[in-house]
Amino acid sequence: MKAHDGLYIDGGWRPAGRPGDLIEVVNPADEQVIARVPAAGRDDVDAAVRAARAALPGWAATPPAERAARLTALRDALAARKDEIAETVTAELGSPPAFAEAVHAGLPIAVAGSYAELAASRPFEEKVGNSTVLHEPVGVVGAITPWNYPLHQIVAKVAPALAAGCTVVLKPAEDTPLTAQLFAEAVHDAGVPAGVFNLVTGLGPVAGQALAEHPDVDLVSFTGSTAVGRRIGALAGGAVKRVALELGGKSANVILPSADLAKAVHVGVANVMSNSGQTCSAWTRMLVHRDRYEEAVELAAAAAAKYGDRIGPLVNAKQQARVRGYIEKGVAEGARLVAGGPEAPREPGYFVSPTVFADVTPGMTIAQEEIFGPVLSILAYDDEDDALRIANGTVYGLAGAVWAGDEDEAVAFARRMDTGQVDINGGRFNPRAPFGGYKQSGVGRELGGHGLDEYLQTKSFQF
Ligand code: TXE
Repeated sequence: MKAHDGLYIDGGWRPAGRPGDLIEVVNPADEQVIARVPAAGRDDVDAAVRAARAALPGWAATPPAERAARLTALRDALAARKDEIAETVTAELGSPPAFAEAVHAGLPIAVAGSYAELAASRPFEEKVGNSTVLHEPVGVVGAITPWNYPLHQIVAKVAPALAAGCTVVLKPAEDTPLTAQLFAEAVHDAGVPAGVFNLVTGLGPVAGQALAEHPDVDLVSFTGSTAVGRRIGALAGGAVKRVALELGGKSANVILPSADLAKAVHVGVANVMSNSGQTCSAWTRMLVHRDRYEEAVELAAAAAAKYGDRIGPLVNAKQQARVRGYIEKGVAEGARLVAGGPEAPREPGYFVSPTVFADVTPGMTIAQEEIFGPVLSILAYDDEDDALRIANGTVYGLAGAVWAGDEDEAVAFARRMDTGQVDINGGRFNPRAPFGGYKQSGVGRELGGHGLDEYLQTKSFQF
């Protein structure tokens, strides 16, 4: 697979300080090494931050219309690489080709386009009574992204940061650096000035840590595990700098008695299995009224069993072992396995079978912790208050779904949910709607105008 042997710093590909330090990129579908990329050290991160700092005054002073033009060019440069992006995500994440093309490549192109429009339309200066309020860029952004939606996670941070007038150093996940390199190529082709965007591939505890604690980074935007998010939040708090954290989820899919049960179960299973369950907003807990519980379990088990070979692998051996461990724990704690199980369905590759548990109670580990694999837990509730207690009864609050016979009934329930996003009767993804968590799912919002505002700070003049 094509790979750059350098880091993209100050507008060009530069050798890393220790060129012998490499990360092996593995195709999780067959466990073959497909490429090697540099593992940046502290000095490399420092060079990237210096480039971003030097480029900041010029980019911050660039008229929003020109920043919008660069973002339009970035969207076009990504669109021109759509096939290559999809093939790369398939190779390094194991994503089935159709999903890679529609979601992994298609979605970030749409998000980049939305920020081209927002850069042009958002007022960066406004009158409030006798004051003028300026919305200025926060400064140098350190972006640390995960592997589950490799390009989307990058674009959801870098596009609003550039729209705001910030400069960026990106440290992508070590599992998916090739997609990040393609993104850097697109930024370059889009004519974004040198130093405005910089890419350091590297290991989390080395390059990620160096970026998170760098004194010259003004805002750290992180998506990943709760454990690392906590650490980054603590570092940012200690240094009194801005931070955005997008962490885990344990979203509830609440099927009210008036809903079309078959449709709700069908869409619910597809939601959990998509991307092999590696989606922070996945509806991993299905809540069904006790009267129709067995019917729902049968439908879900049948839907999961139909997947067969159509599901991709998990990203790496560690994640596969972790997910299998959760399935074993579910069995040990007394949940009823109705589809799938802990055995790997095939080898080589880090595959896990689409798995469904019935008789899950709210306190079980599989009903509380983020599994990040194709595993659905189905819980029974007695009435709406019981359903709400279960839905809100985890430390997370990222997303969720409500199904009912009419939208008003679903919305009334959704208003009571402690979560950042709710899909009503299936919903349709909106790349401009704010995305982010209540409670321990994170701090801040991505996408749309709210995502842009994360990268702005205000100044006011009084007249
Ligand atoms: O995450 P890590 P992992 C959750 C999901 C998954 C679990 C573990 O539950 O099973 O996290 O995944 C960088 N300083 N999510 O181990 O380690 C790392 O290099 C600075 C949910 O892959 O948090 C990568 O770029 N950075 C999630 C990024 O953090 C560090 C998506 C995420 O990796 C670092 C992914 C450090 N000390 C996992 N250590 C979501 N919310 O969508 C690691 N990193």
